[in-house]
Amino acid sequence: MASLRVLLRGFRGPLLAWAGCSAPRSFAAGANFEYIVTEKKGENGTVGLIRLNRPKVLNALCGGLIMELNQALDAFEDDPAVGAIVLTGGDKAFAAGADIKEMQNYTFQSCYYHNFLARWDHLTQVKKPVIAAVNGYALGGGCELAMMCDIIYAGEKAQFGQPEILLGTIPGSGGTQRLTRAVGKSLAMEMVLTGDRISAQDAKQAGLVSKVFPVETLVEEAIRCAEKIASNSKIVSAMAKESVNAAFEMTLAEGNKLEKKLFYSTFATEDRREGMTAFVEKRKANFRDQ
Ligand code: CO8
Repeated sequence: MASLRVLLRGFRGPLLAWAGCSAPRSFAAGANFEYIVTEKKGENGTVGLIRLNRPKVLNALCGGLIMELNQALDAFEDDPAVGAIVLTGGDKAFAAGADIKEMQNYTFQSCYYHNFLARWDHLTQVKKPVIAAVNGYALGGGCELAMMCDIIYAGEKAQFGQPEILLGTIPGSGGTQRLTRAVGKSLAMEMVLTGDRISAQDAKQAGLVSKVFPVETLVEEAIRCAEKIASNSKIVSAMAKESVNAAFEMTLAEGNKLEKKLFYSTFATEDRREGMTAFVEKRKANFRDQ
């Protein structure tokens, strides 16, 4: 009986959590969201833009926001016009981490039984390239979310950190793994063990971000990059993305084997023929994603 009481108490965590961040309605693609804003950008609407939008709490990631984010990602993934996605936040914060007020009363039992965080890395399943445009704080889950993206562009005032240790916990959605692969053991260990943040410039130097821009032009630059990506063949971009990501999962020999298979596979596409033919005929390729 006592253990049943403990278990039931554990289940209250996620239920209470919705009080601070109400459960999302069910959305059709393109409908209004509560915690994010979505738009199509680029000359022909080839870029899906997702903006995290809980500015009062620095875009703290609550369960409802993650559900909406996943819905928006799926909608852009299914949209044949969209070739790449940009994920951004506000000027002050990309996201200051998972919602601490939501998590405050969670228990081990509730986290374990309800698979807390199970859907928080849905972003990594998206085939279309995703660019994170990070202004302000990218902390804890916010830093982890940025690192799940394929490319990170940072505004010059951005700050990256994994401060979970200061809350008596540790990163839970790839922070210790992706950060270590991106910046190396010493800096990752320092950030994870002290909770100290690094600047956009240091993040660039360490290899966490690929480019740094002024705050006001960051999103525009990310959209420009996404448009460039979207002008290529979607099917071939997906193969390129799969191949680069394999570098994190496989040995060099296995990764090279997969790369070769995917390279051969591009020869099964019409877009590969069109790309090479266009080069020979000295014209711009007209990819049809076939
Ligand atoms: N959760 C909930 N609310 C938050 C969070 C957060 N992570 N961050 C900020 N807020 C709220 C504050 O409570 C405050 O709300 P209110 O006005 O109601 O008091 C509001 O946002 C503004 O924040 P501050 O007043 O603190 O603003 P400052 O400019 O003084 O400070 C900081 C900005 C430094 C970013 C500070 O807010 C801070 O330290 N925030 C917490 C950062 C943090 O510890 N993040 C890690 C959270 S744990 C985590 O992310 C686990 C990851 C699990 C996996 C997720 C996978 C994607």
